[in-house]
This record gives sequence, structure tokens and C-alpha cells, in this order.
Amino acid sequence: MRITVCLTDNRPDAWIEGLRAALPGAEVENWKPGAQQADHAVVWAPPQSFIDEQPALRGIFNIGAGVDALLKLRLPPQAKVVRLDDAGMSVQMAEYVCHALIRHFREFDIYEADASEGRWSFRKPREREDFAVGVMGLGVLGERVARAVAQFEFPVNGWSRSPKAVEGLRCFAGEAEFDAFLGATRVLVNLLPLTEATRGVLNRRTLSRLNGGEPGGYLINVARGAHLVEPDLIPLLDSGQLAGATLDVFEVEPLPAEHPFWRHPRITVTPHGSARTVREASIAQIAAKIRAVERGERVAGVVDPLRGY
Ligand code: NDP
Ligand code: OXD
Repeated sequence: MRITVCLTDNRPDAWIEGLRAALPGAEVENWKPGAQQADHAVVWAPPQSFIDEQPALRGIFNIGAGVDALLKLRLPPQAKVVRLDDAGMSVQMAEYVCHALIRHFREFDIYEADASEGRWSFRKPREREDFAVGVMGLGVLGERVARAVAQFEFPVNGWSRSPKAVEGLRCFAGEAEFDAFLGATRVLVNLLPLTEATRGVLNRRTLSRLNGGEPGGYLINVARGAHLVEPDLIPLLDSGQLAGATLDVFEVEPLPAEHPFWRHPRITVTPHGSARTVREASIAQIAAKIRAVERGERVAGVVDPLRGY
């Protein structure tokens, strides 16, 4: 069995070494133009030229959860696209979202600003019942995040494509229940995959519906930058309709130095690190899935190209 590795923006050596150790007997090589045909590929954002040179691939294993960059390519029709299924990311995502939520709810950003000026300040405690959290996407990451938030006793709503029942959550599904979900939510957390149906879903209309249409909504976007119509955000913050936003992902990454999000006082920017790929856990997961595919077994995380996730 031959495995080719093509990782844009990632150093391949440790991946190759780890895959060789986990799959003894397999030939694992870093891809170079003109390389031999492989059975499986381990990839992150590969170029179309890589795919065009590997028409016989049976499996394409993505070292991230989101497959939006991969699905833009023309892929061999027989190749299964398999995404990472947690592999250490959901706990990081839960930490990140709980941190952003609690920082906002407890106004730690204001205490930090006061402390930087040596001011001993007091702020009236707020009621968590007034800060219903809504998680868009109740998949591997979204459900873990929703459960973590519920541990802090915030009311939690969840929205997915198909109807779900998750204990402790008020679940909404599909377009028909989207506005009701938004209206019942004050702090919106985006954990949707980027697809044709979800591109631009965070926009003036939808963000204005948060908190029953009253001012004070808050956005935490940890999925993909193209979910947000970026020019819509600052007017909503400046008018007070939204109280703030924590953004980990952007339409263009790295976020350009001149982008106004860097300097807006009510936007917190982090560099697409809310849940990083954990190499060892990912190698173990991918190797186990390659062995299962070779035995003709079903594996979790196979992407449906028509759904886009
Ligand atoms: P999953 O595929 O497990 O979950 C996707 C969820 O979104 C499902 O609940 C699905 O509904 C729902 N969904 C999809 N389309 C729609 C729609 N049109 N309307 C309503 N709900 C929809 O994905 P993960 O949880 O593993 O990952 C989510 C995303 O997080 C990734 O695609 C990636 O973009 C992003 N990500 C970001 C990282 C970062 O560092 N910032 C790190 C890792 C991932 P249903 O359950 O009905 O299918
Ligand atoms: C992912 C990511 O999709 O890192 O895994 O964004």
C-alpha cells in the first residue's frame, strides 16, 4: 500500500514518520510532482495539480475537520474523502468558547481595561438566564461545546440541519426553525461547516435577530470566515445592536494588517487556533481508518460531497 502526503502550510516530516510507524509495511512518502500513484493521500489544502496527478486514490484523509478547501477541487469520483473526527479538537473548542463566553458575560474585558489604568472597579453581576447561548452546528464539535456551556448553567440552544434531541439543550432544526433559534439566543456560537447552504449565514439580518431583536447579542465565530458577511459586522457593533464579537476565522487568512477587525474595541481576534490539529491523535485516527478501509469496513467521518460536509 502506498500513501502520499501533501500538506500545504504544514511541515510533513513528523507526519510521515508517524504514519510509517503506525502503518508498518505501507510506503509513505511526501508528494512531489511526478510521484508514483498512491492508494491513499493524507492532505491539507492540496493543489489541484496534486489531485490531477493521483487519479487512482481510493481515500483522501484530511488532517482537519473542515473539508471546504478540499471540496473546491475536482476529486477522483471513486475516492472517499474522510475528515478528522474530533482527534483532540473538541476539548480545545469547548475551552475556547467557554473562555470567550465567560469573558464577555463576566465583563473580564472591562476589568482588564480598568486594571490597565490602576482602577479598582465594581460591576453589577448579570443573570446567566439572560445570556442564552445558541450553538449553530451540533456535530462533533458543536455538541461538545454545547454540553460544556450547559455545565456553567447557561440556557443552551442548538441548531442543526436534521432534528436532534440532546439532553439539556433546546434543539432547533432546519431553515423553518432558524429565526426562532436566533430570537431565543443572545450569544451565538458558529460551528457549522462551510457549504453552499451556510456561506454568509452570519449577516445583518440574522445577527439583528439575536436576543429577540433587542440590542446586546454577541458573536463567537470559530468555524470559517466566509460564514460571516464581514462588512455587516462593524455597523452592528457601532450601533450597539451587537455588544461584541470573538472571531477566530476570517475570509482572508492571515487577517491582513489593515483589516478594521484588528483595531475595533469590541472585536477580539485570534489567529485560527481555537482547535488545532493534534498530530499524534490525528495520525492514530487516520492510520486506524486506512486499515479499516483496506479491510473493506465503514469508517466515521466520510464526507458526503453533495451535502458538502
Ligand atoms: P460536523 O460535520 O460533525 O458537524 C456539522 C454540524 O453542522 C452538524 O450538526 C450539521 O447538521 C450542521 N449543519 C450542516 N449544514 C447545516 C445547515 N445548512 N443548517 C443547519 N445545520 C447544518 O463538523 P464538526 O463539528 O467536526 O466541525 C464543524 C466545523 O468547525 C468544521 O467544518 C470546520 O469548518 C470548523 N473547525 C474550525 C476549527 C478552528 O480551529 N477554528 C477547527 C476545527 C473545525 P446535521 O447534524 O443535521 O448533519
Ligand atoms: C479544521 C481547522 O477544519 O483547523 O480542522 O480549521
